[in-house]
Amino acid sequence: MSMLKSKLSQIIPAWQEDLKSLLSEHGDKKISEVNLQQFYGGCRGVKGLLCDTSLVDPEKGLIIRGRPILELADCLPEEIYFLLLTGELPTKEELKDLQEEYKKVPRVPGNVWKCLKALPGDTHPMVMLSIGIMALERESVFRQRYDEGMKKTMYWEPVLEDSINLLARLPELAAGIYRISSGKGDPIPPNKNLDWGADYAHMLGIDDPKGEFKKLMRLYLVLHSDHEGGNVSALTTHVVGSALSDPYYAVSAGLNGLAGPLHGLANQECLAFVLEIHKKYNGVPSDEELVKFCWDTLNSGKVIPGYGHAVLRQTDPRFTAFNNFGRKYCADSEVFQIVDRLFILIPDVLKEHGKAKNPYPNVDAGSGSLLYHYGLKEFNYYTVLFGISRAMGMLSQLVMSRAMFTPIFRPKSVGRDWVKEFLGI
Ligand code: CMX
Repeated sequence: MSMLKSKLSQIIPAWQEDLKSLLSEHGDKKISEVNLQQFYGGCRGVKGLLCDTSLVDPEKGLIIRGRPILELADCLPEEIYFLLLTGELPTKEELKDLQEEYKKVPRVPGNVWKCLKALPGDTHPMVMLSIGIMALERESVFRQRYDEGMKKTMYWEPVLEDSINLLARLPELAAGIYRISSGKGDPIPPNKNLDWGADYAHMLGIDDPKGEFKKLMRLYLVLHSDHEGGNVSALTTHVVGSALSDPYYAVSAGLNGLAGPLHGLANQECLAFVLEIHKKYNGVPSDEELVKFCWDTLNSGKVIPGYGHAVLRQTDPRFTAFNNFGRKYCADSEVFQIVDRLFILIPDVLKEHGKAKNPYPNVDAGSGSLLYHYGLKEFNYYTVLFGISRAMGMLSQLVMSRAMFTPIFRPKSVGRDWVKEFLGI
């Protein structure tokens, strides 16, 4: 048994007991209310979901199992996955054991590549990722055990096994998709001597003489790993998993949500904004020119991409982590210099504009400029990167849900007529 599984076997019974006593002692206590605005407005702020892996604090940003994300910026993504699941960072031995688990998983089978290569050349990389994961579904251990009549108390174990199998292969699958979709050539085989993030960077085939791109990939995979349970991709994964569809179905569905322009696609729009500035001024403009460009954008009725957030009310610490990386490694990049100046200038512009509740940058404001600097210039691939990272959050939340016997998701829906009758109008 892996050290991760053995640790979870020890912890989960205590979590289950805790939940049981919470429900038996306080099951009828009200924890949230919903008004009509929230009912029609995407349920913002309505507490209706359990998520123990992370929370997003309006002032402090992402907190994973009690630890602010900036404190975790130097961790390996594997450590974050262990933390998401167990609530603790792994010891050196536990980390090595998890990495060994990943390495034991066989490579992406040939039939998956055949299937992806058969798609038309203009297929979006997110579609390829979703199809690639579905093509791996036939190997689901959860589905096999379920069909054999496994007991409910065992559910989390094959979900964990599926999670590790899928996570181990995602970098190879995603990097292969990059190679195929961008016409860069055949997938590059993994290098078993590298950690998960560095191996992903290696398989993307980006020239990396100083190893900085590997560092960026590790950071990218850490920073996007989880963001509570109510965002579109996490919620979708949860809902699909609650029907006991196996993790392949659930993650593929979640990634289809991530592919939307209001969710995982925003980072490419941010880079497009910065590149437009770079092109228009043929380099890095003056502060006055940048401020004017922002006002022109706002006055034409557009939003400034990369700024504002539905929950956050401060600079997103994940932006800070990327910006720190850029200042350290990419200070000579003109595109990054524009990002860095905008960070100083835009908050005052947005405050004066007076609409956005949060005038500060979110995670998407700078990440694209760093990818661009290292030569990963295919915008439509960026959401795949986000997806590989976010799969850690989705999969750890699925393990938690099965371990806590979370039932099928089924909120009550009512129509307009019901609402009017209820309000007596
Ligand atoms: N530029 C201009 N106007 C903005 C703005 C921005 N960056 N951010 C918010 N506003 C405007 C809104 O459009 C809204 O205007 P209306 O009242 O005319 O509709 C008003 O300010 C109030 O919006 P809000 O409550 O502050 O923001 P929301 O919760 O409705 O939306 C978000 C959040 C992220 C969609 C929004 O800030 C936005 O569009 N930002 C730019 C796009 C972007 O960066 N998306 C990435 C999000 C990353 C993530 O979710 O993790």
